[in-house]
Amino acid sequence: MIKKMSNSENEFDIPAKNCHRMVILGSTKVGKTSIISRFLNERVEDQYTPTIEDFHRKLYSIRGDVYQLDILDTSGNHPFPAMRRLSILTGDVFILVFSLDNRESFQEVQRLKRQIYETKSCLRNKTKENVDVPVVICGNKCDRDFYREVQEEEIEQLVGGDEHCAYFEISAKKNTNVDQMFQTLFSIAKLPIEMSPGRHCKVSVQSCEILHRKSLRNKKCKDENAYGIVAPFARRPSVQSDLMYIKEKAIGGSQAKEKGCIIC
Ligand SMILES: Nc1nc2c(ncn2[C@@H]2O[C@H](COP(=O)(O)OP(=O)(O)OP(=O)(O)O)[C@@H](O)[C@H]2O)c(=O)[nH]1
Ligand SMILES: [Mg+2]
Repeated sequence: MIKKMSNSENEFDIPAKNCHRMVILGSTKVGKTSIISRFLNERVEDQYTPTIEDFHRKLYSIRGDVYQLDILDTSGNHPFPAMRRLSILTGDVFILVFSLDNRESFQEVQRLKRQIYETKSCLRNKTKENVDVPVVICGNKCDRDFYREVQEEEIEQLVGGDEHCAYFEISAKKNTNVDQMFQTLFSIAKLPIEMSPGRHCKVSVQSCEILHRKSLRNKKCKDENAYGIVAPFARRPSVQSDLMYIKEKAIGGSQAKEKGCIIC
């Protein structure tokens, strides 16, 4: 079994099979950070702050099992292609975002989807034909009174026929379709859909000991079977531990090299 790169495993004894990484990619200013902010805090900032790379962690207890979801919010400016490749290699589920009124951002999503498939095909037992990475593509900012620069047929072409890929028109700002999008992503990835923001009870980090309980006895919580905690001060695992993780995921060092799995 592959050992995931998390510190918190020891703290909470989370099995590697329940640890996953969600990576969000897309051009700058399309709304990636806003989507993650919706996911974690159920609100978005109006003010724009460019992201370099942000790492978050959410812990869940769902029907008695504990899960860890690491979230990598990437930069749309991607000044370091090797970092992008690393985030693709370590990601388990992906959100690709474009803005419905920005054609270039859609073309970037087309390139990113291709890059994910090419990059993942160097992992164990994978070829470009059988890569089965869960991907949700988001056309964001649907609240805007916009001139639509991306046509539905083009989106259909990008998404259609791929059972591991889905498309949603969303608004992070107005919270339109965001929960449905996350539910679909988790369902494609065969993860509990209770991980999406509207499907579990949010509890504070002070209550983290409840991760060990089978259910939460809390009057404020309607659903005693699923709750989630945003881990404060989550630290991104080191690049070295990411690389070790990838090395194990790929077929040893030598075969990975043969297949072109190089991180620079
Ligand atoms: N109208 C509208 N504005 C949005 C929406 N989502 C995000 N924005 C705004 O778009 C701007 C960019 O949002 P961010 O979430 O920071 O974009 P980003 O993709 O993370 O950008 P980088 O970090 O530079 O890659 C901000 O001013 C947001 O308030 C949306 O759904 N509708
Ligand atoms: Mg950002």
